[in-house]
Amino acid sequence: PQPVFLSDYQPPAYRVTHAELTFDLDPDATRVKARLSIERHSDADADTPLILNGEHLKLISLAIDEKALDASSYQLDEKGLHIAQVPERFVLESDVEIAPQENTALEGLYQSNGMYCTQCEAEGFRRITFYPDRPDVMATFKVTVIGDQQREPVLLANGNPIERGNLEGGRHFATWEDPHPKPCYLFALVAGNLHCVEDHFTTMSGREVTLQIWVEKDNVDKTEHAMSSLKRAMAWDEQAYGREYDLDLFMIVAVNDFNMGAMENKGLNIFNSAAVLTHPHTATDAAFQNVEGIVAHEYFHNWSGNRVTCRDWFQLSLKEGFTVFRDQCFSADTNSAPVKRIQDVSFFRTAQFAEDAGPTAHPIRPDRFIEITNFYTLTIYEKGAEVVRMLRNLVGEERFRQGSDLYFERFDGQAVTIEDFVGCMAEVSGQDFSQFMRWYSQAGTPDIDAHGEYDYVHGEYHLTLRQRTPATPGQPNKLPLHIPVRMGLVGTKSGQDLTLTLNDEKLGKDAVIHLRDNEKTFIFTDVAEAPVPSLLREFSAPVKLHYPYSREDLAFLLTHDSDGFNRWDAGQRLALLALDDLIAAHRNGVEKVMDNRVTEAFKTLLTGSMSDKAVLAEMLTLPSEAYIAEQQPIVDVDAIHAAREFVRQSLAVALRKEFIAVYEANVTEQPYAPTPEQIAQRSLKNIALAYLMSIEDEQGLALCEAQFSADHNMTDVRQALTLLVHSDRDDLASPALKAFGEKWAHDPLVMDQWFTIQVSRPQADVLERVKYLMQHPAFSLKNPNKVRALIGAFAQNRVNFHRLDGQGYQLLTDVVIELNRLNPEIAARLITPLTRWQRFDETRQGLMRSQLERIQKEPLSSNVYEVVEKALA
Ligand code: BAL
Ligand code: ZN
Repeated sequence: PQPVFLSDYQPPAYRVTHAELTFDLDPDATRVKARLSIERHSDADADTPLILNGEHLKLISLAIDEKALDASSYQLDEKGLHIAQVPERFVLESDVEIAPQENTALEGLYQSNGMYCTQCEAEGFRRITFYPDRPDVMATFKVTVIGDQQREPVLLANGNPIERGNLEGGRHFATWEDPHPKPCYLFALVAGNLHCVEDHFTTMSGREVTLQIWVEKDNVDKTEHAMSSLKRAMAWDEQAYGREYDLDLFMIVAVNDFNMGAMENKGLNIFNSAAVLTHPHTATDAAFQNVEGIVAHEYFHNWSGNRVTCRDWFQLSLKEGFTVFRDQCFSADTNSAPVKRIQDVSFFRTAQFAEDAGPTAHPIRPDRFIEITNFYTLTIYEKGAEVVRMLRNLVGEERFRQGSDLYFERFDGQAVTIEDFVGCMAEVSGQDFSQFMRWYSQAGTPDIDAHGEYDYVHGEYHLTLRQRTPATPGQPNKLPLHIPVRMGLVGTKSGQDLTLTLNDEKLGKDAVIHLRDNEKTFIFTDVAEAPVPSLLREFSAPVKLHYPYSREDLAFLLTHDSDGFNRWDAGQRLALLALDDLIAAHRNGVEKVMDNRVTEAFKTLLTGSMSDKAVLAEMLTLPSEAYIAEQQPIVDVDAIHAAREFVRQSLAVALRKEFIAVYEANVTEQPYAPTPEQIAQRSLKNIALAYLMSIEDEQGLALCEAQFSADHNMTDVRQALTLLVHSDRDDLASPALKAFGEKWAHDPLVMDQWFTIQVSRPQADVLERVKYLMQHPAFSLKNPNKVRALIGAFAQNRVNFHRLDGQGYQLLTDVVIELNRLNPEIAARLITPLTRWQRFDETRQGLMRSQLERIQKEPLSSNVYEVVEKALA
């Protein structure tokens, strides 16, 4: 397979102004008739051929302006159609046949649980009909869907319904019209036996919008939270961005088999059922929050993505980075803002930093790809959002709103580039973002080495910042980035933020300094007492900050920093220093000794007056094994696991009384609600329970069993079941697992949790359990959620996946090889843990590489080919 290059971009020679499609549905032989009104671009020569994408399509007939084309007038291959001569303006009619039932790739039109649905982003529409499948071709669509009255009573497409009626032979049809020109990746169709929950929203200009969530009958009681999230998101986008919804109808459909989380098709969002269905008994707090965020994210795309879309797929972060930033702000406003930031950054620093450090590292705007589905990544999404956040902070909230207003107004109905977005911010703020644009083109995570010195004689604090971005594949040399560092100086005597004076300018007690060069020293004057610097507050830039903090400095910041995020981060750094010692002790076979400063810090947290329970729960959470691994030059999975367990158990032994008190103080009998207050209470209670269960004492076990049996809500039940299953008390875990599995055998989303809980346990029998569970009737390799819940979760189980006999790698590879045929997009994603082989010891490197080489010998999809080729380069 050959890569596509950003530098080769050419505007389309032909545009489609209007598309009329008719689908006559059949599992094996759906007929798709298309009537496309096409115009040649005025710049294009008259002999420019018309090139249409089309894959897995059986061509039945083709006509231009009602004249049938014979096979000599076009070329057809497995990528599409090439018609050498076409008029300047014409109607192209095509008739093709496709087989939705055979479509296990879940791109284009496919069947899930007997219902028909589509996924066209990024390049799935070419599996539906011949079309210029690129985002800069925008057309209005009229779509007629014909289905069976019994099997498919519901027939949906984008836009507004304009006609429906019965046909012969028990068939019926519905016609939909979408007045907004859109790229074909936003096309959607759904047909099946679905039930609808309906509500309404009145927009800021007083228009009534009907809101519908379509689900299978059994799930009608699981839509309330998605619906209320949708209404909150619609109101938020009006207030925060002045964006109003633009159709009379907004639909969400829940689908079981779905590659992504959800898809923002115009007026007809299609969701992975996991991203829409919730019920207190089936979904955890995390799932409720996830649903809220994804519903909002897809809704926000109506402007940042649909009304203003991407010129080409290299600009993917234009819509995704911006929309993730928008959904992050929405969730922060709706829930606990500090916790949202802590959780987002915690995930980002673990997963995106790892991506940036691996062989698939790429810039936020890549300059080449073989398979665009491989670029729906943490870099494009989350790092893209961090860059938009930096822009917002650089121009300020008011100017950012002016810039986004300008962007939406100027480019409404157009397919544009990242420059267009940043250009609006530059225009309203008068700032120069030319250096800042390197964030979009340069891959890798910058390291910032910081060094500070207090000059007692002159009352000055000298802070030196040095930046260096490591080489990444294809980018050996990096240029300095513009890095905004939000900071304070916390006086060691007063415990207060000191006023920052830089170059005679008083900046206040919390300020942003700008690192634009490779190195710069900032001299703060009038510094009355020795400070500890609090750097990169709120994670003001997506960088790794290194400062030689002593443990005393960190304990001080943990209690005195005015920035909540950095208080949390100081706790994480303190724990990491202790973990470093313990990892070394484990490797050297030396007795492990707990760092008292960590125990004291935890004691202060547990017994102190901290009123924000949500933040407290985060502060009591140790860095994950994956994050600890990111800090190590060579990952030693066993030492990391042993060290972290040692800290957990030491804390539990030393602070048992305090954990029990916190547990008991946070038990509530109130009916479940996904409110920030209740979620915070449950988090705190369940963290305390996890510590208690790490030593498996009688009281911890009793609380855990009682919590499981009380069956109050899924958050509590799942935590109790997880702790039992991850303990060594199989006598208690097995009956609980069995009861849970039987009770929820009918509910695929709960069974996903049942799989994940079992395959993430640390005990050595997990590999056998994975193999056993792959034969379970509730498992299917064709369902992406199941693959993620069982195989994906196993690959995150660090001690078991990285077994020294290589069987963990082998199992993953077997699955990848099979999925490469069924669903290349999911297969390619599943390889990720193997691509990180450079991070491990030589033995594991060899084992992982040999499995990658095994994959490479197969006949590969372009998706898997691209990932494996990069991994072995
Ligand atoms: N556009 C693909 C799914 C999402 O990011 O919303
Ligand atoms: Zn998105």
